[in-house]
Amino acid sequence: MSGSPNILVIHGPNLNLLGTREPEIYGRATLAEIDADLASQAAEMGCGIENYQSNHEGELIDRIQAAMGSCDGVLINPGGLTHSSVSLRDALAATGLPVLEVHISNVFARESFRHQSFVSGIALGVISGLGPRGYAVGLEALVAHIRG
Ligand code: CA2
Repeated sequence: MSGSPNILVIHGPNLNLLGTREPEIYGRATLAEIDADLASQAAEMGCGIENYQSNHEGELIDRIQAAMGSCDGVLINPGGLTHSSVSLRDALAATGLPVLEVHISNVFARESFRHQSFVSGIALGVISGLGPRGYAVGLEALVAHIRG
């Protein structure tokens, strides 16, 4: 790591649709714009960043497992899997890496089934409801934690 942490950014199912549907909930920024902003921020902060989106639970788990040994932290919006996936939680926990959970919308102001997260219990922290800015806040906090 040596002061230049490598961060894995994971976007879960349906987040590839950002900026194209439901702007009143998820805003108008596209996933490509969010990833580009994170890449600029990471460069300014002197860290490496890798982004991955999949609509498939198993692919997400494979990518998280592959981060072991090559990444220093995970910034993740698990999408709907937040509320359903023990396996995703187990994969994140197995890495032993610090995990920062991000949600664009305020999940606590929405349906009750969104109030439970399988990820939060193993996360360093959770950001919910700040829109796309939540990713920037999350990256900042995650890197500060890693750098101690
Ligand atoms: O607020 C968030 O970031 C969520 O993680 C988004 C998930 C939802 O299931 C969580 O409860 C909260 C849904 C991602 C779907 O993203 C879309 C984006 C644009 C249009 C349609 C879906």
